[in-house]
Amino acid sequence: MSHWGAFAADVDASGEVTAVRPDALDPAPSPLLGNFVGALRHPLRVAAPMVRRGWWERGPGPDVGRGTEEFIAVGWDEVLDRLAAELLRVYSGPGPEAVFGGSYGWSSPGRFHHAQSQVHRFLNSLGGYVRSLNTYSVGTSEVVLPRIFGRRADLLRQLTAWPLIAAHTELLVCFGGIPAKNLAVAPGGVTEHRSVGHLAEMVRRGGEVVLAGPDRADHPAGLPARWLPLRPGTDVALMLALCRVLVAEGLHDARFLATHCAGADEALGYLDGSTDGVEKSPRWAEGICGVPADTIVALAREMAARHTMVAVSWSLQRAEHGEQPVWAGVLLAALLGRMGLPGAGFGHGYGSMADIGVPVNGVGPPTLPQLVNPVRTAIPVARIADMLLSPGAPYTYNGERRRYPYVELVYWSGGNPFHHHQDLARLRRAFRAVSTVVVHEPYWTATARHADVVLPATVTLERDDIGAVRTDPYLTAMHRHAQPFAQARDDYAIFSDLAERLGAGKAFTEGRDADGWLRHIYEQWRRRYGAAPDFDSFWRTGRVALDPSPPQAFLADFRADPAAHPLATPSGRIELHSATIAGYGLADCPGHPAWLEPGEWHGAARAAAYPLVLLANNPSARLHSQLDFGPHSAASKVAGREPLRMHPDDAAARGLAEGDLVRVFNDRGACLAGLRVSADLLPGVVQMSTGAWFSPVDDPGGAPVLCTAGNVNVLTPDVGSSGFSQGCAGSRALVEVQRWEGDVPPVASAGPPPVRGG
Ligand code: PGD
Repeated sequence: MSHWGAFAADVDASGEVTAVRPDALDPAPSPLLGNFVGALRHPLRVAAPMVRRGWWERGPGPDVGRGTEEFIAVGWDEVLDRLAAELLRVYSGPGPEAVFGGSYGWSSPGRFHHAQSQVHRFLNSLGGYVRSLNTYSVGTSEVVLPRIFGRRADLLRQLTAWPLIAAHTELLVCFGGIPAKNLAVAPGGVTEHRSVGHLAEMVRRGGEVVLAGPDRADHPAGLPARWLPLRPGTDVALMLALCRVLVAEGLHDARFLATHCAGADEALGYLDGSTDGVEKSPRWAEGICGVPADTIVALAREMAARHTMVAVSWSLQRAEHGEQPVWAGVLLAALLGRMGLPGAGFGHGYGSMADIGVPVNGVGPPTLPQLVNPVRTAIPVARIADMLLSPGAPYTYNGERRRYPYVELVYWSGGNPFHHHQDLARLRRAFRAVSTVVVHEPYWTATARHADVVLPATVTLERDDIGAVRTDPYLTAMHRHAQPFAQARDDYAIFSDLAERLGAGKAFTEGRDADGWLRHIYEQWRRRYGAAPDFDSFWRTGRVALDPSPPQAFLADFRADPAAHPLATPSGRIELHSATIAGYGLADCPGHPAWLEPGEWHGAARAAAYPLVLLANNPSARLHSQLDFGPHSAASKVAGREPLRMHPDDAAARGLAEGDLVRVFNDRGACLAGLRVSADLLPGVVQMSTGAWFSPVDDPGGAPVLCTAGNVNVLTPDVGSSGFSQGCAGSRALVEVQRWEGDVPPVASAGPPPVRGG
């Protein structure tokens, strides 16, 4: 199992993958599977435990050598002894509040060898750690949605299921589109890729799709969609104007507002301008989002007349004021009044992952228990650089006033912050400010290169595991295919040995080896699930088919009887205005959906210097940064760098042509890219995917850093989505693009860093 599909692999005598065959059950396998070929014995594997020379020779402490200094290969016993001593120093001195173990990242699938569960269990066995809250994927919605709909278990997973869209939806209005690339992946895996098939079925039945967004490619190729070109970051203006037309023309469902919603007066007062003097009219919106006023009026009427689903992509909330497009989408769907009916209402993330809109299994998958974390301190996940650079500083989050802890030791296993975080020059400064950085990694990622201690981890094909996801209708036996590469060890084995040295061996392992744990967590699950074969039969047959839950419409019970099934909000209803949020008094997140210009846009000088809006979104040729060196990802590169897509008019204005090597830059950083000219983008908009491996050098143009591989996160802003949610705001940035002149610097991240010894 992989995050991008189930497969079988051919492995040759050297232990290398030579071919990959998608699982026969998968109706639409992902080409990302091709990235596995050559990945097991690749020169970028970490072959032995490595330590940064400065840390090994001078001991822990802030160090500008982190990320540039050479590594020394050392033996397992030596490194684990030194690391155990450092953990002991921190735990017995400043204590567990000085250990950051959030360790965000997708790592690999498999329920037992799940790297994040492993590191959390290990740190808990020592006394706990500072956690991180929410995700980079959907961190803003995770905070604001419970205030709108109340806290129901796993709110983001209870969307109206795809089969109901296929069967009932007449008009699917997608803000941010339904990009097929995202539908290839799901954390933990996906056996059957079915989302695009459901969408195709809806279209065959006569349903129509409207794609509102700046990039026409955000829709599965070959399926029809009406494109409503929209300036990036202005969806809220369009949504509010659609709402205004519905109300002004009496097309809204006043009864649904009265029986199922709270705060309609405040929201409607904002729409007609009675609260701020600005009517959110189609003409007003046209000036902001670029969609003609008469198109907005016609679309509002059509949405009222047809069985309409308002779909908002996750990328819209991965931005400054990211709460607003989500909340405005809810307001629009509430005015249409069909929430809770099959195939209509509000949806969030249909194009964001393969497991969204898939019914959740009644019984959760097997898991590795993480023990108890006695440390209460936690930070919003995307605020890591703020925490490391400003210990003790105050900040707001979810209505609370908090302070950042004083962290000395950072422990990461299964994630790549030098891929997923924003403003990487700033993150570099942050990583250099702490005493010790420990990373478990199979590969020489940028995060490994910025560590003091790098411990080589195995990958899924080198170990036995169980593939299982809440939404997948199968439990999969993940059989080992190859011996571990060089000195790589399982995260579990590394943590077991460290725990043993620190007197926590028994607490961490409970006396089981990895095989013992697989059997244990499977049998625990079997007890909860009921009718499933014993472990040995499961392991032999390779798969257990589960009984999936029937597809459901989001809020169906609440629609039918709001008194019997109230939402866990202060009003028991959908909150179109939240007095609680209004009470926080935050200028960047008022009490109802509102149009707020992103800070990135402010200032004429900045806009003149960086006139292009960059969409920095998830890639189509790999998952995040994983296996960027794989054949499928490598084939997507242009001029050996990550591609940058640009409208022909913008290319012509800069004298650029297809295939040119270009420098993309702003005041945070610069990166090289290979130019692709595309009329699918709105003029003034460029697009570049995340995930190229950070390869920093000095920038001759004077930016704080130049990434020669094309890591787009050198350009994105490291600010919270708002003082309310503090989510990742990395999906957009202002930039300029110019032809690269002079010598072409190499991509150092394509090979391992300098290592002495070993
Ligand atoms: P991955 O590349 O998946 O990225 O960020 P995330 O950190 O999850 O990193 C996982 C790492 O785990 C890889 O380096 C892999 O080699 C390692 N690994 C795999 N298996 C194992 C294992 O068994 N053990 C150990 N120790 N390591 C392992 C993803 C994040 O990026 C996400 S989810 C989103 S949605 C965000 N999206 C955007 C965006 O849209 N725009 C911008 N600008 N930035 C983003 N960043 C976020």
